[in-house]
Amino acid sequence: MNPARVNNEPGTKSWYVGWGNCHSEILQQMRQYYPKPHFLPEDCEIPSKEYIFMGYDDGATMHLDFISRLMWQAQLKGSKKWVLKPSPECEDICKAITFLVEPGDAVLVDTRVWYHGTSIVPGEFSLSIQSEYG
Ligand SMILES: O=C(O)CCC(=O)C(=O)O
Ligand SMILES: [Fe+2]
Repeated sequence: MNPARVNNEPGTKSWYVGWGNCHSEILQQMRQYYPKPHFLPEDCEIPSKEYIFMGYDDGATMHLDFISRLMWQAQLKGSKKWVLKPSPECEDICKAITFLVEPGDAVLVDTRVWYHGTSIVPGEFSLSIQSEYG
């Protein structure tokens, strides 16, 4: 990407990416910058993979995840809007929820049963880390 697009300058196309890091040395480097979340149970299983989501504007389109555990996500930079929608089986009981996360907030949601999508507050750069526990 050219530097103007990297910085989301006017006239460039915005970008948003997410990927999982399973390379043990890179994971070790990443984990130097944040602690294991204090709210995770002492004895929970932690995968040897952590995700980074970063970028501008559109975020992730509405989807369900096919993962084997629950997920947590910590917002490190920028503000991100989450929209959660129940799956059709639960529509009579559960309602859609929208909320904003800011740096220091953590989201814990079963993304296997709640449809979810995100969007970044316009003009802000968003950076999050995410993993699973179970
Ligand atoms: O943070 C995002 O933009 C999307 C995250 C997501 O899809 C997830 O947590 O499963
Ligand atoms: Fe997801």
